[in-house]
Amino acid sequence: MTTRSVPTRPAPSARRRVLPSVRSVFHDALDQQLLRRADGIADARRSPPDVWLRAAAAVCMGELERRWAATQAEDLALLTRKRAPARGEAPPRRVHYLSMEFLMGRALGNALAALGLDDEFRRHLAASKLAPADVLERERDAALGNGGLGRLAACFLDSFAMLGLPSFGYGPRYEYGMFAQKIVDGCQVEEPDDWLRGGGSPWEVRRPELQYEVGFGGRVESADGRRRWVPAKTVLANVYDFIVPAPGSERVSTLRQWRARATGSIDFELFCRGEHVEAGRERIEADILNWVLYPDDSTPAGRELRLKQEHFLVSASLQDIVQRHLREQGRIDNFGDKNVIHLNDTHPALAPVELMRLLIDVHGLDWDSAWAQTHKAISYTNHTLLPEALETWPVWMFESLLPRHLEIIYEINHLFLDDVRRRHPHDHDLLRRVSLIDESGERRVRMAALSIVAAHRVNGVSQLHSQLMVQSIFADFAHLFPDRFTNVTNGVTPRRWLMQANPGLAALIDEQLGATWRRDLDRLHKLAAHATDRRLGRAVMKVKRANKLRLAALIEREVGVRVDPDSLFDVQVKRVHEYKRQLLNLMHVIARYHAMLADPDADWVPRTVILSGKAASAYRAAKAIVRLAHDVAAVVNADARLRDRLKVVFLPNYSVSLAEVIMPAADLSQQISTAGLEASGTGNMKFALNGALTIGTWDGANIEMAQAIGEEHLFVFGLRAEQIAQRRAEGYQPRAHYEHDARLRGVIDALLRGDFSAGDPGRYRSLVEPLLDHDRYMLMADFDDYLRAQREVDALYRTPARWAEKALRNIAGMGHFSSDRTVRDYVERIWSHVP
Ligand code: 26Q
Repeated sequence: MTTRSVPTRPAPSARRRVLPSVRSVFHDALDQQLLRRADGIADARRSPPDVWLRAAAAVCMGELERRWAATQAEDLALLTRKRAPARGEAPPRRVHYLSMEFLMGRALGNALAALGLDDEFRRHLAASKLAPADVLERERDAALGNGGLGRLAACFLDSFAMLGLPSFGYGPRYEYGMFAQKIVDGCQVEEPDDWLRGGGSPWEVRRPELQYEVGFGGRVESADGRRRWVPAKTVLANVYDFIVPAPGSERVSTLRQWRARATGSIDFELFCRGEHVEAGRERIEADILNWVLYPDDSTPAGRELRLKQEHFLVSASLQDIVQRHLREQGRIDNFGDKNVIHLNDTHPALAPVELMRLLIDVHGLDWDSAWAQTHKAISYTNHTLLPEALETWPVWMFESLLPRHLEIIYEINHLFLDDVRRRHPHDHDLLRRVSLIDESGERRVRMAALSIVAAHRVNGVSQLHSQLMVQSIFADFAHLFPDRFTNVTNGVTPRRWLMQANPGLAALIDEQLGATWRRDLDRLHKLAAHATDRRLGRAVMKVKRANKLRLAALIEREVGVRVDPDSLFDVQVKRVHEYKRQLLNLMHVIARYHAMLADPDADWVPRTVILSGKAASAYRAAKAIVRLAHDVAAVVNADARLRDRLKVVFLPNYSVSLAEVIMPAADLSQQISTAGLEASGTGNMKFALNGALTIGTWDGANIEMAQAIGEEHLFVFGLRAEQIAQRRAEGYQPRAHYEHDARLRGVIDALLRGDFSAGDPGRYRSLVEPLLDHDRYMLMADFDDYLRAQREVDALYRTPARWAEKALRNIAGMGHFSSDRTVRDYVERIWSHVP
């Protein structure tokens, strides 16, 4: 086994040489762009900030494309260099990160900062009496993701650029993202997120010279001892590149997005007969592949489209990767030595199968050689332990959609099970459990089993998650392949989540430590030595207050609620899911409301509870929680007896750019999942990096954060994963908590009585009654300790100096959670291993 074969290189110092020339052309280019778009101003189709946005993006694109070409040329030289690797050094490899989701957010702020053009931009705008935010906020988010997994992929692209890793991200180009969340009468309503309207994204580079055919359906033929797939239909895959720069690095990374297009034109005969819609059927069928990203609970209806989308992404990407490899290397038998193909969860798990098909059917390798190359190339990250989230597909769907892929899966399974049988001759149940085909009901392909068998490395995303993964869902595989499993704890890019989102705090850290932390986040640890510095503490809280004012203004604008910037901003923003326990948060709010009404003159710490997040469209419980947040807000916010000391706000349509305003303004970060169920969390890291304190369970990356920061500087509560398992094994009785805890009884009774749904007392019955019955996510068991932790939060907030000290200790502990460290760990533990 060889290690360290994926190069990560610091940026050459050429930046200083290049930037002055960029600056000098910026002026002219911008003026030219503005002139070219003068029509837009004249007919007022676009307001001037939109014109500025396009002009600035166009200027950035010139430099980005230059850097892109230079990066590709460097990678080519590196990957084709003739000299033999030194002893212990393996040949370099290119990393291909395949993901159904990339939650990129906005690009202009990042590009201006990375190219060193932000000051110039500000100066230009000043002449038009505009502030940078006036323009930056006009950009629509590229929201092509569900949540954590998609945002992680975007943070990784940022770090790939920072570290100079030879790489490509590959994803679908959804025209409508997932959905835009509207709130109507307190209920979530989904609308298409038409992010490309009005001329498309200025950041895309269309690459017409690259085009592939992706097949569907049909049959498999044998000729000359070879199998050959004859698809019934094909669609074209077109390329849209998205270039990602990073400050201080001349190197850029690429997100290559695929758009499906019909191979043929319209059916002219049908058209002439007047059957216009039918004449365009093929075009529409191809186009549907581009429409939307499925939310993570998708119901069976429409799921076939998801499998088609996954195959489309995988097939187009693999053809592109293989073609590039052949162009550069002129041979196919060293594919796995030169290429990594990383699966972001099982969504692109067809990759090893499509690669086998290309290597054997198209490029003529024998099975064993093809498998050796495939196994070297593939690695896989798991992001969830929830059994219902593990992807499986009915065999019949494969038969009709991907017959050759099914054959290959059967052959992989056959060889794998033979091997298991040899090693465990009498364990028939083991064979049943690990088979790539689930035979327990309708026969289904298990995508996680396929990914594990194909990959040479499998990782979880936090220490706890990786540990539970090999003890629970993948225990059999961990026994069979003990060296295959590893951990890489998640991280977030400090460029977006601190430097861009919180320039005030970043400047303060510069003052205190110098600017070197911007390249090496570990240096933040030096802040700990200054944690008790009162002056610094006050400065941090001053920055926080300014950020809170900005968020307060946004809240008033968006939902019309006026909040007190001196109240404690208590925030939970993330996808709405029962295991994340937004309901527990609301139960605390209700308990607090009751306690305040019982003792209105006590010295309550003023609080603003802020929630945001989307519920999957078919997930009824999650949608009920969104509605409850609005119902609770309506009652609490209107109750004059509270004298504005408690407010509840739900911000609609949670997004990356909303998070960039929310995270820097939070005092308290709620990370309260049932222990053992949140694989990692990454919002937890963004909050702490911005000086919020965490109230959280002993779950996911919260644990490693607590270890890095000092457990006493977070508010940890609740049962731990092993205690949860134990309570369940003993026969958990949630009703006992209801009977013994008057506050909890008050909350549950109020919900069932309809205190928050006047005129409709049954509204929350189906949400609340299961809590008394089985309480799958153990809200009742953790309620009391959660309230205890919340009291500690209040107590600490009364002493601003002590709060500020802890905020500083939180920031100081976050160096480890940069995605630069995460990507280095991937290189070291996964992408450099050539089995
Ligand atoms: C599966 C099948 C069909 C349709 C959709 C899906 C699907 C889509 C998205 C299943 C899961 C997801 C997303 C999962 C996700 O975002 N997981 C989060 O990943 C983060 C990054 O590792 C972690 O920090 C979070 O803890 C984890 O919940």
